[in-house]
Amino acid sequence: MTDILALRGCRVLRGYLDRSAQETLVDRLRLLLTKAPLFQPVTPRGQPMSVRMSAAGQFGWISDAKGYRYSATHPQGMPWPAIPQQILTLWDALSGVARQPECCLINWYAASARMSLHQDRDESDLTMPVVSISLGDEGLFRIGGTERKGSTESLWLQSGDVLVLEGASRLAYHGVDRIRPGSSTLLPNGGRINLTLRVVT
Ligand code: MD3
Ligand code: FE
Repeated sequence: MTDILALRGCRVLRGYLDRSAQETLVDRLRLLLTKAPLFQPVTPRGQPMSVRMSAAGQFGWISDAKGYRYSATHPQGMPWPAIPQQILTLWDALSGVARQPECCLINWYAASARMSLHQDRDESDLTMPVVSISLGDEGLFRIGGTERKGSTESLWLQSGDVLVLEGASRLAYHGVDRIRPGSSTLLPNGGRINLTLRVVT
């Protein structure tokens, strides 16, 4: 049984993926990343982001001197690989919507990486939920309300945890303050992977 808790309107499914499901997923991601290698996005203001990224599906999210946007191709020019079936099945079980995700964004955090507080609103239909999967080292996730200035709450996300961002939480400010190196044995070289599934168009 998955332990479910509610945090600022988002559903937190702790340990939704067991160890063997996590290992299978990492194997799929390794193959995928040979076709669409991780890259380091640069903000429009010229700052390299500390998180490295790739994606699967019809769209990935990229950022460079021209701005940030969804793109049908990897920065190296190729289309993104398909979203693995295991991930689509998880979306069908948890999203509560009939549409399929068009982007599986892959974020990779080294020990020193973080993601500053932001909203995700580049998608056309903001009533569609976002589903997030955490793998590897724990990350300190922070979520607030729909205004940047409001109070926030923090939660350590562990390997196998799944979040469903729906309703008010879909437009909540959120970020990752830090990684806890050595907190998981899933990835032999450490680090944290976060997958976010999104409907884009
Ligand atoms: C709340 N990723 O990719 S996952 C992102 O751990 C992102 O890599 C973080 O924020 C990470 O945009 C947090 C949880 C999450 C994902 C998407 C959300 C929370 C969200 C979208 C809207 C609201
Ligand atoms: Fe986000």
